[in-house]
Amino acid sequence: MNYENILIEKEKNLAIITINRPKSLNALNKATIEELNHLLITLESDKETKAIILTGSGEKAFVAGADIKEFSNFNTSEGSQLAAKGQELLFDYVQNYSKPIIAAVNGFALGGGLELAMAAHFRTASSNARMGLPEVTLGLIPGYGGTQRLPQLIGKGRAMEMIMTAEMINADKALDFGLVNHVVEQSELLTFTKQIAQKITNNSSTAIGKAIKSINANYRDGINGFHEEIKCFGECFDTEDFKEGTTAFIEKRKAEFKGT
Ligand code: CO8
Repeated sequence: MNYENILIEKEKNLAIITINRPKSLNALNKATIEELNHLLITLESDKETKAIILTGSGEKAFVAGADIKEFSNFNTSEGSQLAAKGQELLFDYVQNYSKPIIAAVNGFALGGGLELAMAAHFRTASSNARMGLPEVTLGLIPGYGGTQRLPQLIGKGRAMEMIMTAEMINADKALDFGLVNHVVEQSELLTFTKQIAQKITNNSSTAIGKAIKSINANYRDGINGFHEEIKCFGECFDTEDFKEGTTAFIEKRKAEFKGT
């Protein structure tokens, strides 16, 4: 597939994906969602790639939302289909991805943009970042998982207020709310995020995949997260990484994980 809306860069075991529609503040149109889906599928089976950073091009925006110009004429059925397809191809896929995905929020993360950042496993932000779910100003509600993930991350009352007022919060407030884990100057954001990602890639990728699955289980209907944790925990004992990790501990040396 030829990517027209995203850029990919690889550095050691990291893949950095940049959403690249700066003229539209990186708004997510259908084509961008499809490209991201395609690239993520490719990277999931790429043995070299151990972690992914997702960011936006330019200094102004991570992603300023779904592309309003694309759906402004839609009816109920078209709107629902767009939301369902987007959730399946991108937002749920990112949340349940077997390798860590970190969103480096480098500016506006609004509507679908904040929803994408929230689907990622965790978030870092630049000090100029502004986040919000302004859909009600368009006569909409969040359609890419925002009504579910925002209360999960910051609590129901704060999410209600953010969604109902449509107001943006700045990076410091997002940090205070637990919506992002770290805030740094914009010029340092990628380097800082890569440092965290590199720490992660030193650990067992099989164990990390299972930890993601287990943590996410609590957020899925009909799944008992504690049972899922026990299952995933037990499965770790069958992996080479587990043998290597425990052996290295006992032998007082650094583990060399193979991700198997
Ligand atoms: N969609 C399409 N184009 C956009 C978007 C967007 N979300 N955001 C910005 N742009 C475009 C502008 O139209 C403008 O283009 P042009 O130069 O051709 O007029 C260009 O980007 C630059 O934007 P501004 O001139 O507006 O820049 P400002 O610095 O003045 O303002 C803002 C920056 C505050 C970020 C402003 O652009 C803005 O408010 N953008 C819209 C934010 C928004 O409402 N986002 C939510 C969209 S709805 C959504 O995400 C729903 C998700 C669920 C969908 C489920 C499927 C239907």
